[in-house]
Amino acid sequence: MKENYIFSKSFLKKIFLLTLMGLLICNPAPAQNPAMAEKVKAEFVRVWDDYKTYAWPHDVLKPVSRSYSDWYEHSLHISPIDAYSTMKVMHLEEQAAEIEKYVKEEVDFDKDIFVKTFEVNIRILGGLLTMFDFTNDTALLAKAIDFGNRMLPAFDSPTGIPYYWVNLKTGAVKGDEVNVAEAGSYLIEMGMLSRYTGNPLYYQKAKGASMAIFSRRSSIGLIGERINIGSGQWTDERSHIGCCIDSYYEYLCKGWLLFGDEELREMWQQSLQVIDKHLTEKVNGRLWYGQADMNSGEIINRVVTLYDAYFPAVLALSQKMNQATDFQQSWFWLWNKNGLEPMVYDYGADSITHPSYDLNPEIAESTYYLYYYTHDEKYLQMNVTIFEDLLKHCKYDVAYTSIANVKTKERTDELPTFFFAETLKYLYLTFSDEHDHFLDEYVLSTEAHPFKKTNFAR
Ligand code: DMJ
Repeated sequence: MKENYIFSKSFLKKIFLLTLMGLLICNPAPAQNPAMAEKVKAEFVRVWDDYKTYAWPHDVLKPVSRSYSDWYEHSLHISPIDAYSTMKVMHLEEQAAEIEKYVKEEVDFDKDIFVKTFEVNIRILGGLLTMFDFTNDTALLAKAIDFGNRMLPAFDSPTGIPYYWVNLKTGAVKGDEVNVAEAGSYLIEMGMLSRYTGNPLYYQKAKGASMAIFSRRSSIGLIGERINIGSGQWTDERSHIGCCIDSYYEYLCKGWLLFGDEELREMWQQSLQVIDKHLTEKVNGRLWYGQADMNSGEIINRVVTLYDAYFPAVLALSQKMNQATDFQQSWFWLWNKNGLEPMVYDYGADSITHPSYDLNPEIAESTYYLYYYTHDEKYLQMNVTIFEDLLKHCKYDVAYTSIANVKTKERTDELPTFFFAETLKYLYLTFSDEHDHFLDEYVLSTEAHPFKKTNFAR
């Protein structure tokens, strides 16, 4: 009997080869740019040296006045603690070792100062935890535990949502109205603290705060922007994915991925559905996520902040690649209008509402995630453009400066700590040829501190 061509060996071989070619074309090994990675690393070293010269061991370098400032009455050494994990990713061992030694021998958090619970969690607790993660040095873990314990009183509120301020020495608290990012962005840091100590309390407090927000969603599933932590009443009912809500959503998604917590997965999937339904719109062919009334779902403001550019990364982590790539295109379009992006932009009127740019990482962050997951070289090129624009407009004799106005490029005397922790890290990771599997193994916190995926008893 004549062999059916469909089942013939030559036909099957052809199919096999075509499939293989297809796979290689769709998902080739990522092209890298080690020369660019070295350039980013050299910039990091230059900026770090400037920080050491003019600001060590204070919180923040002020590049124009060649001086420093502290967030509170005493320095909490935020720049070094925040910068540490980027040093380890870049193999800057000497600089990293100096910070380890300093934190172990000199840093004392027993200070009678009120600190912002959210900000110190993502920068200080997150940074300290990575120091233990990279070294296994229990003296560094002790510092993280000490700091985490000093934060804990903030969570003793009627709703479980943390107070805005907590005193590091006395445990006194104040500030009973917070935005949702400040309310619900603790899962990663406090979860890792539970993981390392075996004490589930930290994770339970963090999850309780996130659940307190989730359980107050409206009948259509949206949440507002600000809440009173005593009454649990919304004080601002604008719903969006951007600044002041952003990392609450980010942590539902990343908490699920980092710890395999199915309850968080469910909360995140439900949130994503209603976000998609109520907040997305296309204006002039570009995808944006607007601000809606949390009860009616009606769009009430067509403004975005540059923080919102983290969202393509979270969409990519959630395998929503079409929305991720479309939204990223909108951000890169906005970036290219001025070679930097403005703090607040009205996409309805196509006008800048607030013109500053503070060396923020979000657009480079999402570019990195999209490059990681698609291997599409246009994203490699996107971060080359972003880095070159930073060199052109923000690089300064001393370090880099924030920009007061993206149109005039007027400078401000400020170098935020997340430039070390995030912006330069994401650029480096995009170009580096040693991090092919990084996001398979690690989850990066909202401050870009990397933690290895892990399951633990909660
Ligand atoms: C960072 O401190 C964190 O990413 C935070 O969640 C919001 N954005 C800033 C940097 O822009």
